[in-house]
Amino acid sequence: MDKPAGLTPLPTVLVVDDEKPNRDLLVELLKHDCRVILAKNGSQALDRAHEMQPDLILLDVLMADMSGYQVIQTLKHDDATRHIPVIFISALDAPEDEERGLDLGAVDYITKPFHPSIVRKRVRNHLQSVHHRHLLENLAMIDSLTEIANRRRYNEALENEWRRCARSGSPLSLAIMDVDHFKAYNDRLGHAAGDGILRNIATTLTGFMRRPGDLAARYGGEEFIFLMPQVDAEAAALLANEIRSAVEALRLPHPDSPVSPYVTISLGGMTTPPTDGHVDPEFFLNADTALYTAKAKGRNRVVW
Ligand code: GH3
Ligand code: MG
Ligand code: MG
Ligand code: MG
Repeated sequence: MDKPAGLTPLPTVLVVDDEKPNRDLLVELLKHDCRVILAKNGSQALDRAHEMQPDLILLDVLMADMSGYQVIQTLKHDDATRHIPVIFISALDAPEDEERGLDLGAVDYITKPFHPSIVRKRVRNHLQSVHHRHLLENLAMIDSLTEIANRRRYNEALENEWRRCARSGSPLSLAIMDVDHFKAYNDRLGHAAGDGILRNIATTLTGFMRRPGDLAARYGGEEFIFLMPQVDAEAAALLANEIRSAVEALRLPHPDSPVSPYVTISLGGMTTPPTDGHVDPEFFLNADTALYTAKAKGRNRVVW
């Protein structure tokens, strides 16, 4: 069921235990604080963790098919699951068992029989840390002035989309854009007004993110990028021109621009069929060269 907009979704906790009474007890204990999903053995735990990406895993140690220690080792060796915090819940209560669990990367170790309210509070505390980590990770990817993706986020998306397009044999397109005569704008109307222009452009760009994988980002200063996976050169150049025209249509007065009475942008673009797993630096450089050509040809235009 979809959650109502505006509410933070409940965190998901994967409970792994081979004994049903233990699973039932933990579900009862946690169901008000989180969405609980279950696994009754090690291999099911690995599948669920992969597929559901829970926020936290409560992991039994003694299980028939595979020990909890083996499960955590596999989780920590997989890029898709290594970030998920694990709490052991085990009847093994010797200090060396606990030490082993923590050495293998668990964030906590609870011994059975456990005290229900303590388990509940420990889980709550760990979920708080997960929540804070997610907030920080998101903040690190957002440009503070325009509140759209920043260069770090763009770099990460480029790596991912490059690999995805290489696998599916699809084209990848990139537009780089730069505000025309922006120094003159700042000189005439002030830096604060200039900042407002950058925010307006960012909002306009965001409106063009219509397909999965599309990404608008502030690359730095007065430069933005728009990444378009699975879009060929012809379609990408058309979209770039729509962006150009949408910015001009904002009619943001630029009294000192020789190009237009309004703020305009120039765009350079590149389309490539990514082949192997590594981003080719030429991809960005070619788009940047096209941008330079757009500037040289008179600005307020797209060169692909
Ligand atoms: P061109 O058409 O060739 O791009 O000319 P330009 O004046 O835009 O180019 P130039 O590189 O000379 O100037 C870029 C200006 O962008 C200079 C700088 O003050 C301004 N700028 C960069 N980052 C920001 C910012 O965060 N806020 C504001 N207000 N201005 C910025
Ligand atoms: Mg067990
Ligand atoms: Mg510039
Ligand atoms: Mg400029």
